[in-house]
Amino acid sequence: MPANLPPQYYKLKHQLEAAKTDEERLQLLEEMQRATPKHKGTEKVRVDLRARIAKLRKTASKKQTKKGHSYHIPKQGAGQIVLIGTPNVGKSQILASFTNANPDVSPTPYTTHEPNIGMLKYENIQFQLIDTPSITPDFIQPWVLDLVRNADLVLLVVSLASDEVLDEVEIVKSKLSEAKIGIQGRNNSENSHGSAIFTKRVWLIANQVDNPGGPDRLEILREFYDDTFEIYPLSAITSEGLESLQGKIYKQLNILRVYTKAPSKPVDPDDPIVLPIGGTVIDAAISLHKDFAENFKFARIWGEKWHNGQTVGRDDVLHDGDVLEFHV
Ligand SMILES: Nc1nc2c(ncn2[C@@H]2O[C@H](COP(=O)(O)OP(=O)(O)OP(=O)(O)O)[C@@H](O)[C@H]2O)c(=O)[nH]1
Ligand SMILES: [Mg+2]
Repeated sequence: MPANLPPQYYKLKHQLEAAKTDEERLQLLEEMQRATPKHKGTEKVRVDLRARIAKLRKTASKKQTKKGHSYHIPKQGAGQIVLIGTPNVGKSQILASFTNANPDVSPTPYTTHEPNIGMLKYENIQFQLIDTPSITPDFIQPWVLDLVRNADLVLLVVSLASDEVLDEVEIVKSKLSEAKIGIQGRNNSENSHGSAIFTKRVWLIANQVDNPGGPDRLEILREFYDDTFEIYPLSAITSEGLESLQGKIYKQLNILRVYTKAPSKPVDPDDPIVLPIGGTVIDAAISLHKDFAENFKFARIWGEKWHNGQTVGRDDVLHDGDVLEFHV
């Protein structure tokens, strides 16, 4: 079966040949992995990518233990989302208010020195949120850049309590650009950095919308950046804007939820399997248990796009909300 790889894959492959450090190679391979569609024709490519990534991660983690700093945070939940921004905008407060994590929050800037990780609930799934140390015009922790490169989505947090709100955007933009990370905003309009190795999906989070000056500053922010960024107002104190943001995140991550049941048993609606859009029956089996995948015979399926209880095979593509019953 032909692999039919997308142009993005070949672009990355080309960059990989020119890459000079293992760090760059690892990031490019991970991007290639994301760019590779999952079907039978790409199986060899995917196995090869996985092996090369595993090898590089091993050497990277050996180096890391020497340096004493780890930059790779294993992904958990339905997607990894990194919060970045200048001091005091409310990154840690967002984590403290909306997740199970308990980071230090304070009106003094530069409170955060290490990444804080928390899980943000959305309906029956969770997103992984990572809070990072603040970025200044002169400094960004190199490992924060690594987290950005590896994230599924980046939230650039700014504060509507501050008159410097436009500078808060510019400072982060220029730090990313120095690191050759292109920003994928609205209409890809920030995607024109000639030297960028990566482009990363970045949203503007206009936090502290509960501030009395919030609505006016939001208007100014929109005037300047509406063409470039998706802008989401939020308050980490009153939770205004949270629900809408969670829904947008779910859509952005290009994922779907399917459910499994045992024969003649009911479905557990609280325990979905999360897969990338395009995920197949066998992908669901793999994420359930390797035995299900190895001994798979067929599955029955229920869902809007199927006849009730219809038989499906390993390569059938799933839809959001489908219910599967594996037969092994
Ligand atoms: N009213 C209001 N206050 C907020 C909001 N978000 C954060 N704050 C306050 O703003 C201050 C700074 O918040 P932090 O979360 O510590 O800021 P940070 O971005 O993590 O900044 P660093 O100290 O550099 O790590 C704290 O006093 C928070 O309680 C918000 O949405 N509304
Ligand atoms: Mg903080």
